[in-house]
Amino acid sequence: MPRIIWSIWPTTGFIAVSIAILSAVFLGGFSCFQKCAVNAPIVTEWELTFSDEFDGEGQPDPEKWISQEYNRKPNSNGPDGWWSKDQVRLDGRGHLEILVSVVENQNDDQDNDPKDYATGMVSTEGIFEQKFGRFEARLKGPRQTGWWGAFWLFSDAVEQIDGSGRDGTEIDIIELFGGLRSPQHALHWDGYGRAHQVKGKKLWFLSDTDEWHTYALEWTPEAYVFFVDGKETWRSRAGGVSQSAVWLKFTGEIATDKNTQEYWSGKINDLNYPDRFLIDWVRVYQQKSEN
Ligand SMILES: [Ca+2]
Ligand SMILES: [Ca+2]
Ligand SMILES: [Ca+2]
Repeated sequence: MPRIIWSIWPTTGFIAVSIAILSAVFLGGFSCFQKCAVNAPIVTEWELTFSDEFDGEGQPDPEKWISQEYNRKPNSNGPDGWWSKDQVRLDGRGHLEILVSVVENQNDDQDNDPKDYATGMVSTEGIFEQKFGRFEARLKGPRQTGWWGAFWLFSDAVEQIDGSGRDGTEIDIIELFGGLRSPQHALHWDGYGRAHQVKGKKLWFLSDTDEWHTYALEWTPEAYVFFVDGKETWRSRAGGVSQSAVWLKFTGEIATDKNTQEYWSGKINDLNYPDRFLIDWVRVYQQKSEN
């Protein structure tokens, strides 16, 4: 009999304790639910501050975009990689198109390259800038190796060297490499010399960047949160989150030096150029003020 009692009591005791624990968790959960509802993050309401759907033909809207032209990637041992306005245009089907092309040597007074390369860029520098908010664009990346397209945020304050990114950070929402190399998010601060610091996130899972995807950044004073097609892909505070306004950039980049080709963008694939990087739309929002 005692043996039976002893075998029943521990079981009953166990059940009683379990019920007590479950009740505590359950009720605690409810009380937390009520309390937490008060402290829960406020659902963000966004207010559109800048957008372009890229309808029409010819040059992009000069009231929204500038396009720089210069020898972006000089190479003393081979063809240079230029930025040229004629590599940027609206394609008439609702997209901004940034091309990469083989071109004549653009600086034959300085070198005797048999050819050069040209791609292009647009930026809102001097027209629109913003700090914090949501920045998103629908993009179809380059297909061919040897160059890359990027959607990024920049200002001159990135050059300020103080051991922190709080005073200005280059935010690469996405870098899309031709030849289906893994794309990445990245943050750069304290200039581009010896003090330069960088933190990035490769997106190994994303293998079809030559198809349409939506890339977004939500930037608050406390964090950067990156998204691909609505799914969070990286969250960072690297450098200390920047508190400084930036302008938007969409760029093509081509560099012919050996290291860049080997470790970054792959071998230049002339025969299949021109290639294109397409932007369907870009939209920028800020948090709606509470008044
Ligand atoms: Ca040249
Ligand atoms: Ca700095
Ligand atoms: Ca469009």
